[in-house]
Amino acid sequence: MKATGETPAYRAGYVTLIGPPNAGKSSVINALLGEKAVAVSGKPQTTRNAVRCVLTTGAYQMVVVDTPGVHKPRYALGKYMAREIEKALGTVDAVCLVADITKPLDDSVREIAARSGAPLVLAVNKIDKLRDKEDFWKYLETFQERLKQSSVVPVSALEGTNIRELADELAKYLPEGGAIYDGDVLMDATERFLAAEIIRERVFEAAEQEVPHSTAVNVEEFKSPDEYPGMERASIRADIIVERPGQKGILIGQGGRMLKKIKAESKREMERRFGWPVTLELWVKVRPGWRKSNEGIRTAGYAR
Ligand SMILES: Nc1nc2c(ncn2[C@@H]2O[C@H](COP(=O)(O)OP(=O)(O)OP(=O)(O)O)[C@@H](O)[C@H]2O)c(=O)[nH]1
Ligand SMILES: [Mg+2]
Repeated sequence: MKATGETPAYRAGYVTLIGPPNAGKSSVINALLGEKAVAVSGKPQTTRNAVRCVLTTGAYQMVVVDTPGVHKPRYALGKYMAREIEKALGTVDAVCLVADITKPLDDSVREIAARSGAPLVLAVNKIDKLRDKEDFWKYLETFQERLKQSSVVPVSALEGTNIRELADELAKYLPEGGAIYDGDVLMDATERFLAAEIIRERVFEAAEQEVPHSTAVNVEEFKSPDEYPGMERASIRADIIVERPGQKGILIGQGGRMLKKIKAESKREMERRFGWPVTLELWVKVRPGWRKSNEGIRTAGYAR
């Protein structure tokens, strides 16, 4: 037993968030970090890569890994996303299953959540949508026996409800040890990746039906004042890749209106995140059926 007054040892480790598409995994991560870090949209399958984010407090450092929503893959891109989930479950101290209280939880999600064998914390998200508190218990009853969770935390990423409680609950499973990342690191991702994600998020919000799912973003040039001290602005050139000429037309929009909006919003968000003025050049290119083949997804930036 520790002597009274002794400071508990620092803890550090990995927690992977998994769950169905659109349950709010990325929103929960942003709420945990208190910062807009990862892409969020109202469309399912927004997240395509496992992304490591870092929550550092005085007592622990938790690497929270965002993952794509669990779904049955139809194309090479979906298979890549499923592998990203598997990879993120490789070495974890705990798994956090994020469920959407308004939707029943699919068996496939439960199975994948249990596969790593790590302690499982169930975060039931979107409780702000609950009319009657009793419905929370009814929701739990629907799968109580089929999920061996260590604990349950009702949360609302939107309103920030119980987010601190969720962080502290997950932190219980971190082993003793020193910080893995410097204390000021928010994400283990390059600025080039973030720039592509910012543009893709805008496309997911702006376009409908198949268009977002057919879109990838390749950053062809990324020059920042960090690398080139003579520069006063960052210079970023990116291709928005779609699968069909009709989709290119939709993204450009009448009189180029949609592309202008995507560009203006992306530029604003990049300037906020990177801290320099940005010159952004955007091109829409067609690569027929890119997400259906391994070669296609590789050239769209999803390396195997
Ligand atoms: N009402 C409500 N909406 C939420 C909450 N959390 C997330 N959302 C919304 O749910 C939608 C999906 O959120 P995401 O965070 O992108 O969900 P995700 O699970 O990461 O989705 P994928 O990456 O596609 O698997 C967005 O429109 C969010 O604004 C919440 O607590 N309450
Ligand atoms: Mg997501």
